[in-house]
Amino acid sequence: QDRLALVTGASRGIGAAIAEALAREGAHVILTARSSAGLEQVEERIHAAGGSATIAPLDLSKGEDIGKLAAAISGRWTKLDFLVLNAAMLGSLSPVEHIDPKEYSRLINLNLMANQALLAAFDPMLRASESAELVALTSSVGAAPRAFWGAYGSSKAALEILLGAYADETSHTGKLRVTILDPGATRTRMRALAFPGEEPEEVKPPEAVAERLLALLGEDRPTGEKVRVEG
Ligand code: NJP
Repeated sequence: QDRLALVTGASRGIGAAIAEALAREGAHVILTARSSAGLEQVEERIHAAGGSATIAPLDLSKGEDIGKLAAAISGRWTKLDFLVLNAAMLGSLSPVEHIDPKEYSRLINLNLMANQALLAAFDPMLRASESAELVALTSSVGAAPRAFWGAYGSSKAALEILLGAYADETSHTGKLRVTILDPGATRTRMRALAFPGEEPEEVKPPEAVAERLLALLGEDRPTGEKVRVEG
């Protein structure tokens, strides 16, 4: 097992599907999210399919937990080949003047700052890989403003800029590729929260995003590229 992956928000939805897809490709996948029960289910599915995974229950909004996770992983492995920054929260959809400051602070903390903390913690292990892939999940509302999506959208817009800067800073290594992935409408708990009236069958399943990502990882593409999954 020589390829190591860390997927955040792997207890359900897009993160779980990406984790399962990377495991099918032969990577050992470390699954993180808060829910141990959710992580265990994904781990069981990976093992049942012949793959390899470890769970690491963690609240990403707690910075000290990220440090502990990095210490545990770097104590056992020397390099990280895939880092998938997927965990995020939606928060309330509300007019800008009614954004709740406490919720906005939690949202920026998780959707933006926790990802910077993960990058800082795992940068040495990513650079130790001969070909590392860093994937961050963004959203169309992070690229173009949309009424009532200001809080979530601004967290994703800032994440794109942050990851773009990291792509520029690491491009000279030729060994670390950043992909900013806009999954488009996908059948998950977050999507159901945002569009409660929608029939789930109207949108694609998370596995479609994972399959597209696997195909992208096999392509010859520049670092820092933003890709939207259509359909
Ligand atoms: O989200 P959801 P999706 N600490 O809510 C975890 C983007 N996106 O799969 O902690 C650690 O089903 C949570 O686990 P748990 C979106 O912005 C989606 O739809 O156990 N983990 C769960 O595993 C996001 O970046 C759509 O509750 C925490 C996961 O995060 C990505 O795609 C459209 C946590 C969230 O699963 C995956 O979203 C779009 C914490 N504090 C962008 N809080 C779409 N679905 O249509 C939550 O444009 N998690």
